[in-house]
Amino acid sequence: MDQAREDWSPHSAHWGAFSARWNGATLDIRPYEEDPAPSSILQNFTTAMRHKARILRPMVRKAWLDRSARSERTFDQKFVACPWDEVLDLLANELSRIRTEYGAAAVYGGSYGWSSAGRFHHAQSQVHRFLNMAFGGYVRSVNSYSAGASAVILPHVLGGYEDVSRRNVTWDQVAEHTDTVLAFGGMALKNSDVASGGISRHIERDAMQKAARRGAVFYGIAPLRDDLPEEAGARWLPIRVGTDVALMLALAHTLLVENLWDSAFVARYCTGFDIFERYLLGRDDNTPKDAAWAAGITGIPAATIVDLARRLPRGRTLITVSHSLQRAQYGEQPVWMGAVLAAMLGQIGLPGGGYNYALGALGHTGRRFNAVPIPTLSQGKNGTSEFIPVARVADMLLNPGESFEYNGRSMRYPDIKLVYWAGGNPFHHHQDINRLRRAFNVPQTIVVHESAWTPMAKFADIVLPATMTLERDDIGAAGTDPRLIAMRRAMDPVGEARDDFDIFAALSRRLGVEQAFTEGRDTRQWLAHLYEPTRKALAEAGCDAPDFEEFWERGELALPSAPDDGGFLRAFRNDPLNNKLPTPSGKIEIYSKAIAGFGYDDCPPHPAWLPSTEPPDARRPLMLIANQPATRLHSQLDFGAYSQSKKIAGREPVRLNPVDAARRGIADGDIVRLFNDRGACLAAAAITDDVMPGVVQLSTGAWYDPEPGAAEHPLCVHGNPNVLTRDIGTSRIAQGCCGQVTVVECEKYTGALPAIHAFDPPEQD
Ligand SMILES: Nc1nc2c(c(=O)[nH]1)N[C@H]1C(S)=C(S)[C@@H](COP(=O)(O)OP(=O)(O)OC[C@H]3O[C@@H](n4cnc5c(=O)[nH]c(N)nc54)[C@H](O)[C@@H]3O)O[C@H]1N2
Ligand SMILES: Nc1nc2c(c(=O)[nH]1)N[C@H]1C(S)=C(S)[C@@H](COP(=O)(O)OP(=O)(O)OC[C@H]3O[C@@H](n4cnc5c(=O)[nH]c(N)nc54)[C@H](O)[C@@H]3O)O[C@H]1N2
Ligand SMILES: [Mo]
Repeated sequence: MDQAREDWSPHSAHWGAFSARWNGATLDIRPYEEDPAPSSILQNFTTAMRHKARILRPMVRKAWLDRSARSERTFDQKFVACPWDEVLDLLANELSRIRTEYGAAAVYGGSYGWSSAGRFHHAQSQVHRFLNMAFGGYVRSVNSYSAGASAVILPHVLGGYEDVSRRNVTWDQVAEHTDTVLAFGGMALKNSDVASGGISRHIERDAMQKAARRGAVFYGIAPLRDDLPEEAGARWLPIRVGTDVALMLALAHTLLVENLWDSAFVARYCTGFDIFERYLLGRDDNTPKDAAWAAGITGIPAATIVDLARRLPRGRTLITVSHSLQRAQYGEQPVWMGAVLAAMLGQIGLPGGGYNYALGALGHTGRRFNAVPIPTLSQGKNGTSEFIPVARVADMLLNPGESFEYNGRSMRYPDIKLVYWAGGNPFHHHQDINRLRRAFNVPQTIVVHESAWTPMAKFADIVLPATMTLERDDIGAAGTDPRLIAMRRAMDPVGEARDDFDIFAALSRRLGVEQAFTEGRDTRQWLAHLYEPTRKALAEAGCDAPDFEEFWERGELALPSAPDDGGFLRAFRNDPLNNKLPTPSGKIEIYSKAIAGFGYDDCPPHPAWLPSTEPPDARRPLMLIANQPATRLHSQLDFGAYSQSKKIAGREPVRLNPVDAARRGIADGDIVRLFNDRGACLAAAAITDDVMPGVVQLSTGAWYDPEPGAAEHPLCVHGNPNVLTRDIGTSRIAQGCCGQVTVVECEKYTGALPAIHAFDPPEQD
């Protein structure tokens, strides 16, 4: 065991800035003192550093080593420990072989995942840089699991994605100006706990409270009551999952027929309303999209819809659409329709009004950007042009050479022989895990750097132990956070773990490209180098700009913020001729000629109601919400103290309504089996009125833990909802993931309870 330490080390995680001190057995954590609402997720660190789930030394799958007897990868095969020098030689040879035999387009290096907060040891950047410098490139991925559909549709409609989400309405504006917030999918505080790169102040709770005290009304349009915080004094409007577009259309219909819409705004700033209007009024399909029509689809009474519509033009109204709505089949539609509804209200670009996609989904939104750049590691140039939309990874591995559509292009899947992953966990983030297992059995070799025995590590052939953030020095920073944090190492690395950078440097040496990869710098020199552009910009702006050593000594540095100017939507509103939107028409596209040209029936040229092709039915009557967990970031530190404290008998809680529980004879705390045609998992019932009837909620992030044995659809005994979710693209335009919702049935589990092995290392030979 490491010696206890006396000093507190400043540090940072995606879920907050803090200080840490190793007490000899656990880590003491002190949240950042300027943070008004620190996240409890910090407590996951306390017991995590020396947990049995940590990977202690390089390990190689035995069946992969005996390649003559190559068998299917499974989760119960043995691993062989391998000294660093040997494993690095082995891997360098394997990389050279693949490059010689197949070329760089046979390597999938998309390596999606959140990694850790430090900007230098950011595993995804490190692996991309390595593959570019040492390998001539790799097949990459575009977009994200977060915003797969919106990142593609919003540029067609408003001419941008990040600007609509992050450089738009701020929490200060909401606190001061907004009268009504229509939050589709809510704005839960647990979600804004987190911001990639770190967050020094959690401001959302206080901003919502301030607005509510001023009289602002927040409508939480969501299947869960707690999708909006108590502090917002929210009115909960439970809606049938996946039907938001119908509600939005009915609100738009009421505004139109009662002449409550801003026709002057639409005429001046938008294009294509006339075609959309025909659809809204049902001119061609004899179906007016009115409140009575929507009531039948959404479960919200027609009178409630009409009343809500009448309220919207009174005062300052803000429409938000969460990421969750678009992580579903046809997820493009609610994102587009939210913008159209806001356009009809004519408040886009006004302080605290209009449309802010995904406000509150993360701690990056509703803030001012920094006026100076933050440190970023250059990833070099990719010599391969091939890519996939990120959530099509299993399709790619299973169907090499097959064609697919993406955003108006016909493309082909490459033929992947080697997969290299660092900083992500596909067995957490990808849908239909049983299908993913088949897909990950296609490549010849899978390489993973991990700090813990995640299911992805257990499914790899070569597993290299990476340090955890607190075991190394780094710089924490986000473009929307006003603090740069010196992330000082708080303890020694566990076992033989090495930094991702050191692993790639050693591999680069073997591949003869060490200088290109390291540029002759060690970690300390890199940190100073990456800090320099920030220091220079601070000095030029006349701000406090200490040299690196002094910054490191102080532990943090204040960064100036850019003005709260409403971003490009405000500029467009103020002068639409000189500040055109970067869309083909220069205006808000209610109808898109470009999309019409694609000819996709799964993404028509104006927003439309497209019901899911897998609705609930008698066999699978419940809608499962697989949302983000409150107790951790995704799957990270699921073995940590806070995440574990909220499990029930070690299993992930599934929340369900008393009506649905009673109908199935399920009592609070019972272990239940959730299942559909794709798979099944166990979870522990938590019965509550906060979930609407017909819905069950199982957060993501419990580590996949298949029952041993060779079954094709093994039971996950721990509660990972991705054994149930559907692995299809949102539509041909964006090919985003559909992980948020799926149909299931739920029953009391009466079999003998299988033990949980999620956090056990694999067997060693
Ligand atoms: N069903 C369903 N599925 C979903 C979602 C959903 O709502 N429903 N949400 C989706 C979304 S929005 C996202 S963003 C994804 C998230 O998916 P991921 O980003 O893949 O999830 P994480 O658990 O954050 O994975 C990060 C991994 O990096 C490892 N790691 C951390 N630091 C380091 C390091 O320094 N070096 C190395 N080598 N490894 C490190 C961690 O141990 C962890 O295993 O999940 C998606 N999946
Ligand atoms: N604590 C914590 N916070 C996180 C993360 C985490 O892992 N942990 N992950 C972060 C990341 S990477 C991302 S991308 C964001 C994601 O942000 P979101 O995708 O917005 O977050 P979720 O929690 O998945 O979903 C929010 C809510 O949407 C509701 N919802 C689901 N389907 C529907 C629907 O059809 N209609 C309506 N009206 N509501 C629906 C659900 O009740 C759900 O609780 O969260 C971020 N914040
Ligand atoms: Mo995400």
